[in-house]
Amino acid sequence: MQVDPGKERTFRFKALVPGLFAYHCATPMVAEHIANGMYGLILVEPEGGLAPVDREFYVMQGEIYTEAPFGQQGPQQFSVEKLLDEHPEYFVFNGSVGALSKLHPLHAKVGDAVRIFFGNGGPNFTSSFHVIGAIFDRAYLFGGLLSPPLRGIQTISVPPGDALIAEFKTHVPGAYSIVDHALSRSERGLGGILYVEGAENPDVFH
Ligand SMILES: [Cu+2]
Repeated sequence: MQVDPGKERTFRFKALVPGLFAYHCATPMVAEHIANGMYGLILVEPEGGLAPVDREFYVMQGEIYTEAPFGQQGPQQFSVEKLLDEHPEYFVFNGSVGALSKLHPLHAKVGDAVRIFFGNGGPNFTSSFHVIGAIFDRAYLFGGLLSPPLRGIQTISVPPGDALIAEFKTHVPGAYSIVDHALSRSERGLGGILYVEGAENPDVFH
């Protein structure tokens, strides 16, 4: 990494390793910053890019620790005690309850090749990532693109601070639930929906 002198500080770096990587800030208390949403994903594509697909989505899991119990309205106080006890009130995709269901559900058509860039900000809980109604045709574990993907996988563990690239084809129309298969967390805000539109496919499902 090289820092240019002058008014504007410009960072340049050459990405030597392709893959999907989680980033977060490192200001103490680190876990508290992460639990306030200071994380995200960086994709470093291999030379020539990834194979083209019809739809690509960004999904990232996180935890929120509030003084008040799950479901309270209005501004909330952060609870360091619950953070240290690893007792989140909320589990969320993309930062809020309903972000990928009520607010911004995902959409695709029957027959689409779908790629999900999934990450886990944590800071504490491993996700058991799963799409109900789909099998991952290709799963790049830990977001690694230097190793071949696993084929035909249903649920994949993604630890905090890590990522996954999951690809599948939508064979039938419907509402596919995107979950952490530790499904109690769906009662604490976690979940998304992929709406797939198109003709029925009775060869696969009727
Ligand atoms: Cu921070």
